[in-house]
Amino acid sequence: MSEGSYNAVTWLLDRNVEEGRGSKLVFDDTVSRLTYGELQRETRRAANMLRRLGVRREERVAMIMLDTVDFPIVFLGAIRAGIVPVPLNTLLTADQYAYILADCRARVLFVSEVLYPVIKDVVGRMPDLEHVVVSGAKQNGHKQFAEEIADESDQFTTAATHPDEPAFWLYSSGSTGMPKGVRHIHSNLQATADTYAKQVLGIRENDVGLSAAKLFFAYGLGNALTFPMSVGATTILNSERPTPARMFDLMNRYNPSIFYGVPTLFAAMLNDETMKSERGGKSLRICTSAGEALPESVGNSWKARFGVDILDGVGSTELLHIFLSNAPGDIKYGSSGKPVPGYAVRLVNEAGQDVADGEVGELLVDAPSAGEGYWNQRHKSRRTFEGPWTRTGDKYIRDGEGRYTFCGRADDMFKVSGIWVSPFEVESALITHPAVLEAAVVPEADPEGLLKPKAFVVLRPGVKTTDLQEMLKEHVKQKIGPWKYPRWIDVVDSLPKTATGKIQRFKLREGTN
Ligand code: 3SK
Repeated sequence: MSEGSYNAVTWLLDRNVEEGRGSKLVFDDTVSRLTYGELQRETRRAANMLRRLGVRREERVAMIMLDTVDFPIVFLGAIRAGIVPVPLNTLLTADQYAYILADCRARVLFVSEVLYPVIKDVVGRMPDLEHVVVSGAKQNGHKQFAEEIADESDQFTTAATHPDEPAFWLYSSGSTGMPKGVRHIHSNLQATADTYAKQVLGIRENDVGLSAAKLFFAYGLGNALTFPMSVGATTILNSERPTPARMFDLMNRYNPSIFYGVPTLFAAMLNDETMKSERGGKSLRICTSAGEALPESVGNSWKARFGVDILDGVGSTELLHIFLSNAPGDIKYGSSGKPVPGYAVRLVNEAGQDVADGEVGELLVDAPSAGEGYWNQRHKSRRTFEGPWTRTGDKYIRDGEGRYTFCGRADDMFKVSGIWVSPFEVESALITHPAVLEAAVVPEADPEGLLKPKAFVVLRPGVKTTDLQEMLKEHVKQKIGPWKYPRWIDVVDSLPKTATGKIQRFKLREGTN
């Protein structure tokens, strides 16, 4: 590469081989394994393949891929060639894929065999899509990844990209509207590794990581690819659903030192009957949580049961990874912690003025890993990326020690009798009751047209529902004050959530769950 240029793959991958880690294991997906040296060769082959298929620098290739070793080969192979990979959530519908494939104008789509049926009727009507490449068995006459890559050379001159050049896009789902493509630049991956991974997690070469969040999600991409590769560590990839049983099984088989989870999964793992006697996770040194705020009760129970802390933090697709976090030795369950070194944060009121400690404000972040903006969404980009500051849409409160506590999404908060109510506070109170596994709270108008909290609760198995409503109302009144208790409580089997485990309260508000 020429002087002054910077390609993320040179830093993440080639550096490890140059520093003597060519034979070190980088990925194990339980079926296939890759060393750093093998991954370097495979990404060079993938880069050659993309060029042969006619994809040019800066053009996009979409990925609807499970977390297997093929994912990093395609993702890093494209970046090596200066081509822009766009990993997509593997749980979308055909219509959502059609929208995104048209929006990003992908020239090639890489898809895992088992996910092909969802897009089979879509691919023929995408004007910019020239090839579909299937990871796994051949489908419908499309190209097969293993066959396409096999004869390519493992020599490739890495594109001399600029550190500010778009390297990959991630689609941010948000709570309403169609997903927006966030353009991330080459230097953003290293920015998350140098800050959160090194200075908060203390990631090291002998770590073995396991992430419940998938690679297509910003949280999973950092956990399972950027952070381990930044220090020459190893990742166990999970291509299956991250159920408690699956996670405990992988922990017992692979002995990870870091487990990256989300609050609902930690709660479900604590509640998992099969694991009450057997203990997984003996090798863990630390766990992390993101996606939504970790309830205090879950953090305390996890620590009591497994003897390791969960570092709760908050990040976003726009900022690529975690920017507020608890840190080893400085943990307060129920709080999202303090700004990650390298990130500056502000809390502002509706007039854009900084609020004092103890007052609720919207969180703004000045981040070294901020995206460049949303693709083809000038209006939304301008409202989110304001100079160095990125608006998160999250309401927070800061205490005198500089810790930040989540109060809800800016659009989830509501007033009861003139006083702000944070759905998150009511939900946290509800789940401290032994009958409640999960809860979501939204505003509902009473017969006078005044807003009051309404709760949707998922109960723990075997709970009796007699007198439950009154018991739960009383419980919340005792915990957080009489005006905040839910006036109505619906018992449901599950709550609507995003792929990353965030409760979609807007669906409950609109009755579309
Ligand atoms: O939701 C989060 O907290 C998060 C964390 C890291 C990266 C991306 C996201 C959305």
